[in-house]
Amino acid sequence: MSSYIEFDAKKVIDYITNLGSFFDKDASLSCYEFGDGNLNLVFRVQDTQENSIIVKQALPYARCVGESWPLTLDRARIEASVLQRHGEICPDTTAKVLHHNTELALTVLEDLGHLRILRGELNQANTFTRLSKDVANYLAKTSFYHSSFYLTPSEKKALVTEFTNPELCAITEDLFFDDPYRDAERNNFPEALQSSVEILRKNKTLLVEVAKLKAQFLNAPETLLHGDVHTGSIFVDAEHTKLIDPEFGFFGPIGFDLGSFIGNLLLNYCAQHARINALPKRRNMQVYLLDNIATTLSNFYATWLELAKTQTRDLSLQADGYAEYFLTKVLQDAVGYCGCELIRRTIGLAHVADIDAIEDEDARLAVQQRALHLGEQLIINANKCRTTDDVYQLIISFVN
Ligand code: SR1
Ligand code: MG
Repeated sequence: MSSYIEFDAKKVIDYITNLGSFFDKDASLSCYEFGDGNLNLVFRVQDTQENSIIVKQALPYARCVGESWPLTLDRARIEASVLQRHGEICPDTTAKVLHHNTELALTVLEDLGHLRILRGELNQANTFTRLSKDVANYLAKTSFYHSSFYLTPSEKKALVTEFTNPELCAITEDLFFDDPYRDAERNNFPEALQSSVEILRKNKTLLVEVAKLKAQFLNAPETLLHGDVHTGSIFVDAEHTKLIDPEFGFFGPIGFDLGSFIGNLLLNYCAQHARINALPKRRNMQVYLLDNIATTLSNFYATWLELAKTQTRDLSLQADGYAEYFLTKVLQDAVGYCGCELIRRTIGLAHVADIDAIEDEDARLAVQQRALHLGEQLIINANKCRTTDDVYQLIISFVN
């Protein structure tokens, strides 16, 4: 029988005290819950000497909806294991797991409270010089070392099984690829956007491209993805970039994480039209976002290609020109998933504060129109891209 019980602050303190690993034996501990995400409880435990840790516990349902949406506790095991595997490859950019209890769906993590969540920072027009280099390095290395270029077929098959994550994948399958394109109850957009949404849903070319992207998501276990690389899953300061929250991790298409990240930078780009009135300041921020997209693409590509040339262990995949062929498809997928992220965050269930927190209704609506149009154009033109520069040119031809 499962020994799962939902924790509160007192139970967390008792548990951590019993573990006896993180604080002095006689430390006086305090604890509070501060999770504001869609799914989990998140506690901070601290002593009086400024030592602290994070305790994250999965609930058996989606927190943002309630008990009517049951959700597997296994996501906590997946999250801790992805963090550990990605952390072995990129320790500087992955939140550190200090302890995990699968039965309790509970993970103790390093406290990153001295850093800031990237989404909030971008919304304040704060910029970070390391961001795109760090994220590109993380995405390239974690995806290469979990791909068939590097793992043996039997190693990879065992990992695909270990990281099978059907319930969380089902959320993405529904929210990313299905709901926005039909009249689904969970969708969330203002009446004033209805006619734009209807036009989008009648675009047959778009629907076929979305179908291809969903099929790729369902059928291409290319690497161990983070699975939810949005700007709320990244802690930053001037010297650090740390990825958190890979509970949606599974073996999927490499372009998915890359596209999700770029999609979130573009959501912020669209939102800045309403967030910053002064034109020079707005343009500076938007240029920063575009520069970060360009750097993410070029660094991701260069790092991946270099790894493929020097570290590929599969004999057939070493064939001259195969890595370039493979990466072209990764880029096209990334552009498509980026477009899907723009659309689903605008009209689907899970929105972004970048747009939703814009107070002026008309300004917010104009931003939503931009995001929808950009998303649509990226999806239908993704297959024209051959190089990272093609991707960049495509993006700048549809942002304005
Ligand atoms: C019910 S979960 C909604 C969204 O939040 C997560 O962070 C994922 O992006 C998911 O799609
Ligand atoms: Mg999350």
